[in-house]
Amino acid sequence: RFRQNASSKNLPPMVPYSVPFVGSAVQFGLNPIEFLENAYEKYGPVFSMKMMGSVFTYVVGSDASALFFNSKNEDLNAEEIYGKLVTPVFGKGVAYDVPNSIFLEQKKMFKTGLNVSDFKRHVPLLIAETVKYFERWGDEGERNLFEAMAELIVLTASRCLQGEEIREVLNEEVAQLYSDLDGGFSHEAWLLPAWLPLPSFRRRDAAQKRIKEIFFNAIQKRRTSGRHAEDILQTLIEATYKDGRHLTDDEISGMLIGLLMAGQHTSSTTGSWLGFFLAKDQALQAALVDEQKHICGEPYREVTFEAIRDMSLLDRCVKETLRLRPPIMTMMRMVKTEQEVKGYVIPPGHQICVSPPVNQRVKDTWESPNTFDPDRYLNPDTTSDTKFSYVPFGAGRHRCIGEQFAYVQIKTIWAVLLQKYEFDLVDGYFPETNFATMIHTPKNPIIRYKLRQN
Ligand code: HEM
Ligand code: LAN
Repeated sequence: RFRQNASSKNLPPMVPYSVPFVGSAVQFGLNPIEFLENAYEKYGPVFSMKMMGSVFTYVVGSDASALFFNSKNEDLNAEEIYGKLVTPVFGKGVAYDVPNSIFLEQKKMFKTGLNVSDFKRHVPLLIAETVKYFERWGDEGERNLFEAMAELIVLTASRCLQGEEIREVLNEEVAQLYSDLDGGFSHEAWLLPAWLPLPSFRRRDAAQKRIKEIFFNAIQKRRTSGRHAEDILQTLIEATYKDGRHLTDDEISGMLIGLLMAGQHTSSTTGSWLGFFLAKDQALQAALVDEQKHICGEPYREVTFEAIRDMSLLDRCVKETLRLRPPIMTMMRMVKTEQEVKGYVIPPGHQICVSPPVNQRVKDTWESPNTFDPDRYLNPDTTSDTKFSYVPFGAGRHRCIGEQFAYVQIKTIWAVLLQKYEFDLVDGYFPETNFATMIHTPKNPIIRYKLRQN
């Protein structure tokens, strides 16, 4: 007779599953984007799924996603979910190991070290590293583009974001340490208990210890040299929290690891996918070469920050790559207080998620969503209905601070490459997506290239 209060509060529809505990994990793992798109078709913009004992509730499309991006960290909490994965990689005292108000101060410190005058300094460094790296490719051939981007971007990100002292000691040992460290961003680390003695966990922990020693030395070197460089290392050494406290060497080292990890996977996958989109479309490649000639002259003058900024077609190609292949396929928060969206209630304990690749292909917002079309941004839709339809860098209080650096880095590398080589797919093969890694990488990413003749 008496209606329970709960009956007026509907939980989101649950995607059915047959294996208890595991839930939809296997199906999701095979192709998460397709899985989410199908669920969206079937259940609409809010739905839940079960995986490994947890409930994940996705909010899809700009309207429903607004709940996620406008939320306070006390209501939808990031560190509770990301901390387990990220803190063993960066170490304590930074990012998701500290209260969000402190992390916000740390983000602000980075921001002061990443402005236009820094980018002007970065461009020649990026060019030098890129030119040098690709000497080994010779005049023509077929090579693994993703491997090259990953190796190059460790060097460029280190040089630009970590400073000279650290770039100088970046030898094979350190590259191996980075690789062990980022082996920490894995599905095992995500899903399994942290105390398990897995080899990848041990390698990660050992690498963190050793890297920090190397960074302590570099920081010490900078402190005692009296050298006053204008770079992020200097910014971090001089920075203070609101209460006047300086960062400890341990915090600086953790942030330097964080900067590298942030710039590494995201930019190397984006740079590689961009290469394949260009290799696939010769007309687009030709238009990009025209843009290079138009901006840099014939023969090419040295590429400056201003020139990079003016390469608007290249800019839109990066933007379109980030729409179709955003490196971060899911952002997550732990629901701490009951939330309401689109008539549903999301209770505490659910993990609420937004998926950039899904929002960025929603049919009612995006025309021909699966076509790579950089010109779609020429007449931008500026209505608030689509505010969260394009979110490769997130939005709100957790938004990325590295967007501009990432654009400068990827555009500079590709300006150099477009000036040097002509690219083609190998026998028409456009890489499939490897969904097994947390940041989706291209499968068998071999590209064909030869010196550009004109
Ligand atoms: C946050 C993407 C490059 C530093 C984020 C988030 C996304 C993202 C989606 C939001 C995560 C969330 O809300 O859960 C990307 C992409 C990049 C990129 C696609 C390149 C193509 C960088 C670079 C840096 C950086 C180069 C540093 C120089 C950060 C930081 C945050 C962040 C500090 C804040 C996390 C938080 O507040 O919780 N990034 N990122 N990112 N990113 Fe990036
Ligand atoms: C990452 C890398 C992993 C990534 C996935 C798990 C793939 C994603 O599904 C959720 C978001 C997450 C955890 C993510 C969030 C932001 C991170 C941690 C990063 C992009 C790597 C580096 C970045 C971090 C905030 C950079 C700043 C570091 C400091 C120490 C201040």
